[in-house]
Amino acid sequence: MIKLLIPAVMMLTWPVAVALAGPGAAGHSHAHGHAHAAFSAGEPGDAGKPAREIKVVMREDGRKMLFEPSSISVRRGEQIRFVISNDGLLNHEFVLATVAENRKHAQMMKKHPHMEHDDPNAKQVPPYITQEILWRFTKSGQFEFACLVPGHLEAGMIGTVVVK
Ligand SMILES: [Cu+2]
Repeated sequence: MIKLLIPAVMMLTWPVAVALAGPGAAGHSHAHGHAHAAFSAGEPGDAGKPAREIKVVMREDGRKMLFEPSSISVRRGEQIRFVISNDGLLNHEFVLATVAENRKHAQMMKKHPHMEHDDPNAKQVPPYITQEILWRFTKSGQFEFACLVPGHLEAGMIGTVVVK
């Protein structure tokens, strides 16, 4: 029995090591190296709990690009269902984080412009598409939703969330 057990354990461990090192590990759509283990603006929501719905529209206006509304007020602990519609002609993103994290992330996006977001706090929204983010604001302070497609933040795609 013991003789059989040891090789069985070894056989279990080594395919795992191969899978981690193999090409499959690079296939993730968001593989640019920063961890999302902790979220700076609160935490992913719970679909089983009530949420206040806030509609956010993304659009372009001449040289400007914007979110409407661009300022949102939330109570600490409140759960929000963001219903995000892209009424523009370009791809946009909604990335919910602290101002500092979004600036850092925007710099990274300039090096990796084709990165697409699909995280609990970040969605890519193609034209005429609506996406949702369910979020619980667990910390008070000022947070931000921004479009990190290179150039869009500078064109005005920033919104503020104040959590009291
Ligand atoms: Cu955009």
